[in-house]
Amino acid sequence: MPVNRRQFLKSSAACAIALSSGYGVAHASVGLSQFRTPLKLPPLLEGRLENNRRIFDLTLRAGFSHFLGNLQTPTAGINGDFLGPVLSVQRGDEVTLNVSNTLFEPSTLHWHGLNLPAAMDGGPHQVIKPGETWSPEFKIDQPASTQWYHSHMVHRTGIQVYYGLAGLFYINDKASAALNLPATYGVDDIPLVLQDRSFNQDGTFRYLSSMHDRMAGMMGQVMLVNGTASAVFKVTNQRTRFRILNGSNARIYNLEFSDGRQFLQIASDGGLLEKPAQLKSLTLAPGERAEILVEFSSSDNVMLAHKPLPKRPGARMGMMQNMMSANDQSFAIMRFEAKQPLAPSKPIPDRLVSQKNWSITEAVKTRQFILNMQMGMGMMRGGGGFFINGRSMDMNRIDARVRLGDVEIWEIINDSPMPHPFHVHDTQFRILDRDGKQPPANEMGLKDTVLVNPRERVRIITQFENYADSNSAYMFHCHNLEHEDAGMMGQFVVEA
Ligand SMILES: [Cu+2]
Repeated sequence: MPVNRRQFLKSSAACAIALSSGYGVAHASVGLSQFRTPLKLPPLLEGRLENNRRIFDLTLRAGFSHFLGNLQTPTAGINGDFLGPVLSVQRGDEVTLNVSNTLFEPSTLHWHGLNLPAAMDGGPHQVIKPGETWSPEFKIDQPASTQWYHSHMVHRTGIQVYYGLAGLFYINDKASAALNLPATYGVDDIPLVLQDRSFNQDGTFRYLSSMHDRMAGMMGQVMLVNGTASAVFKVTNQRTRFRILNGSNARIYNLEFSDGRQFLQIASDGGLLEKPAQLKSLTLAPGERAEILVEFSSSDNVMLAHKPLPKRPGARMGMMQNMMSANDQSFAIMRFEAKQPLAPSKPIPDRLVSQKNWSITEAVKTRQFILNMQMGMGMMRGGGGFFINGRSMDMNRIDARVRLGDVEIWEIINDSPMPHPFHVHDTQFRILDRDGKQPPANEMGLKDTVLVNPRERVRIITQFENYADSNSAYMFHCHNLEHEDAGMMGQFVVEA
């Protein structure tokens, strides 16, 4: 398709408003009319049942998408042109995922947030070559939650996720079904995959075009929600559940509604909170998920927006902070419109479910992970520069050996001027403290990714309960994908 430059400028101008200073959450009326593209919903797949196994057939493939008017963007997806289906499973299911790679480059598919054997994890060691199919099998045995899957190809995760290799993975169980939470997919239970993208004038994605992109991670000028720019969702139910994934490579969102309304967070990465947490603002770093319940009235017309948090006291305004200033502006993400008389919703229980927890006295070991980065020519050329405990990722080095069944405390220290979302494979953890202080209520549940702010020390506690295998490694890493690709990752094994 020939490129129509004027058309691009026209359509991108409308979208770019979202990320320029033209829209402030304090001015709710600005920009509302520009968010008119119906929110796309990924197909919900329940797989097929064969001999008591739930089987999914997934194909990594290249495609084309239209995000900005008629401009065509080369993209990648799973069973589609961009992103993948929502995979829906029940706790207790034995699943098989047949992942075929029809791309021209090797890839992997990692099941983020799932407790599974390391050889099934889809990390950097489970490479699927072009033309090949990889078929991991494992049992789902963890609480109802919003998980996800994405490429984890070493040094190529950033670009492969950016092009579209990601999707959601829902786990359902009886305990959550008994709560009568909104649960009708596409009606009152809505996925919101938040991603920011940059575009070249010919419609192609722009990726890593500056040193800033490599250092701060790739941040774009156009917000996509489920692959929709300038999205609007027409609300039909009084109380609607949104399952939000920060699927961005590097951008951290502080989510608020333009009218400042309160909402309830009911779940974090690992599943439901013990009780709903009332919020006006929700911080979500790359890799993190939150399920929220929002109350609507029939005339509502409201934006979901990013509004930066006030500066942390004592934060220095150095070069790094200036480079991070892309996160210092408010912008709109999408719009919600509730016109019809809204269908009534069931009341929300005060208590949700009990989740696993561990006391400090159970921990048999404390490990320290120091996140740092090195400025210099090496990193400007894109080679390394990001470390955990002074080392860059090495596929042939095991950084930690954990004994099966042990409860451990991991102390993550950010010795750098940039925030790093720290993710641990295989397990869900609890946050013990941030700089010695109890985390906020919405961070008290099960987590697999925790944002560690500049110079902050975060302690987490978890147990490595099953799947010993000294020959297959799990990863721990920064979920800023450019930091991960540049070396901020390590490997651990669980041993009997
Ligand atoms: Cu990082």
